[in-house]
Amino acid sequence: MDCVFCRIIQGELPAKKIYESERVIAFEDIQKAAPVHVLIVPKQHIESILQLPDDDTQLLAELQKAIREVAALTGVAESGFRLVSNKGKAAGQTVFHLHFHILGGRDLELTLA
Ligand code: DGP
Repeated sequence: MDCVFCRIIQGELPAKKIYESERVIAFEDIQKAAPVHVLIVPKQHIESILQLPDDDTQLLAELQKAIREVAALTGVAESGFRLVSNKGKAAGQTVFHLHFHILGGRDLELTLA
């Protein structure tokens, strides 16, 4: 298995887990870009946001719930956060397993790129 997130999900690599449900896991980013920097990841290997099936309502609901729970658990629900998913190399995607970055805990720049 050459996907680093699949290896974390299988327990082959360590990660600081913040939240987990049946089909979603959230752990701290190894290269934190903000005091709160958590990755929300479906356990199923899905390459990017464009491969996320729109009829998988259970997974979509679990992802939404994970965003809400992680925001609450890390304290950024109140202070504010940014939610990012990079699609493709040109956008900065380096791990080709769908993930959503939650960034917060400090004032973030207004620019998106
Ligand atoms: P992106 O560039 O959007 O594909 O984000 C990938 C993120 O994954 C990047 O911020 C660094 C993080 N990352 C890469 N390898 C590991 C790892 O082994 N453990 C953890 N926790 N995060 C990782």
